[in-house]
Amino acid sequence: MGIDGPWVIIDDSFRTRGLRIEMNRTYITTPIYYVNAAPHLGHAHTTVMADILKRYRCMLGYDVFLSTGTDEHGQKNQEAAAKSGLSTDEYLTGQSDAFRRAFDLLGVDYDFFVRTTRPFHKTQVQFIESRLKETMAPDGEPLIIQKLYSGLYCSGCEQFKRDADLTDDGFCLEHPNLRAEQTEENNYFLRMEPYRADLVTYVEKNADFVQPEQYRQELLVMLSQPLEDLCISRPKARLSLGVELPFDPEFVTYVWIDALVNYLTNVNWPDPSYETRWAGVEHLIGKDILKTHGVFWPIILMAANVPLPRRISVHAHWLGAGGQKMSKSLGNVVDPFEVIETYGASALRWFLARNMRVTSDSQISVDLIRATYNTELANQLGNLLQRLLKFSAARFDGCLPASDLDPKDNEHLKAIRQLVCNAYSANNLPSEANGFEPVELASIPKMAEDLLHAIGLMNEYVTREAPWTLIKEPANASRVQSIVYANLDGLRMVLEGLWPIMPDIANRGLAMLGQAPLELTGSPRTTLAGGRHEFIAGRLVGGARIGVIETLFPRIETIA
Ligand code: ME8
Repeated sequence: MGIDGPWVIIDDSFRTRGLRIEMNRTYITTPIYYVNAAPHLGHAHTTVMADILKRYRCMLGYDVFLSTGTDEHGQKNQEAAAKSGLSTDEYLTGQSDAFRRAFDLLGVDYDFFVRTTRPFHKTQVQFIESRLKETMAPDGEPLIIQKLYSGLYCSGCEQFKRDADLTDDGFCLEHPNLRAEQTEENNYFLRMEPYRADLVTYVEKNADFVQPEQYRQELLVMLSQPLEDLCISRPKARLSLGVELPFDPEFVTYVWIDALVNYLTNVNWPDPSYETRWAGVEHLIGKDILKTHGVFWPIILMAANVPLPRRISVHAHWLGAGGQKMSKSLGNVVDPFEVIETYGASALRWFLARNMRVTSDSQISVDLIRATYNTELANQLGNLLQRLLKFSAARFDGCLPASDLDPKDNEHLKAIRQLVCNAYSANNLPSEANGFEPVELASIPKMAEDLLHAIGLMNEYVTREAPWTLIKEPANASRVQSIVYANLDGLRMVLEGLWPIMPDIANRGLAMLGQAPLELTGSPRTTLAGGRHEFIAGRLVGGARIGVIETLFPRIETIA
């Protein structure tokens, strides 16, 4: 490994195969979503987490490219298009737009929104397939073979299933209302077994390849058995919505091969410009698609001689009504559009960030979202900010208090700053792994909790010191200003800290405090304007005029 400039490392390990790694340059991907139904909360979740991670890392000075999008080929999309009564193109475009609209409403700052139906993507899928067709596997035999296959197929997963993946009466474990269908077809297959040993070694050697550890262990279990050949085609007679195989026009590409390749085409692969992004790529996924990302994808990449992704970060699922996984086929989804309409995008983002768990499933419902909104956002954050600002406007001639701090209030402000810094620095240690930042998906709830804790401490402090009582004595005038200043300045730092989770609320709160908004900049918008953010006490301008005081979280009562 040799250093080549302040941020650039050339790494010759198997993982990066000579890619130039720019230590502060990364690329986050989300899964691309099937368009056979409207976007649901699970889709919103992964893409919002990706956006939070992007902003969080940008606050720490990284340059982060984020891609998301829609997966538009395959059997279930074709069936949904046929049922819709629209032309396939109209259907796909309408559905894809709904996903884009959801992510826009949620304030997601994606740098690339892919549709797998776009021409460049399709051409590059064919390019990689041609390359694979010419490849010999490590055992000296052709990588791609053609053969007759008969097996049980789940159209929900778009995968052939083994008996172990099905219930006793033949229903898919992932899609309990879909019975796997006996299917017999002549197809093309990619032989995965010759790569298994290399992949096992790779997963064993790279402890951070799959996060958290529980899923890396699951992957190793999947890799402990011989791997079946992966079917990479579908006959056109059965499925027309797909990318035609470059070496046999009777077939289209299996939707998963097509979909996975988006991660490369989004950054212009195979143009060499893809390299610096690819060297820092991290795939965010739900645990349902660990096998496709942890087994199929690395093997396709090894076979095509493309470096493996730097990291796969996995999260567990939100459970809907009845404690079951929300899914389109079960019909128990929470509608993100309705939640945004009633509570706002920030409240939904906050709920997801604060309550998600990467290793175990969690429950979500509109009642839980409302309770969190009222107790944490309206009562704690919104109320404290509004109370202090209104008090300040009423008592200090429409202005913020002076910035001279009493030693006691200064200590309190230092403690608040420390909590905000902890939320950012707890896992921002010097990286062990070739400069890849250790700010993880799994640490998002902890960040939310640290910031909420800081808000709680300020509420307690203000209640205890009671500036509204103290002000009755003229001799207390400067102490009162000091208490209010310390807590408003603390709130300013907390709002800055909250920006990755609730960018809109954070900037509206900061505006009320006379502060400039935090913004992404560049083309694409991959960095924080002004660079790495420092949390510095005392930035609030004492004595500045207070503008309009708005209610950030209007109280929402239970609708009877
Ligand atoms: O699998 N909780 O698309 P998909 C949390 N097109 N996240 C959830 C969730 C839940 N209940 N339900 C879904 C596909 N998700 C393929 C992916 S990628 C190359 C191709 C999220 O529409 C989670 O990220 O079924 C999950 O992995 C993804 O949506 C599946 O979306």
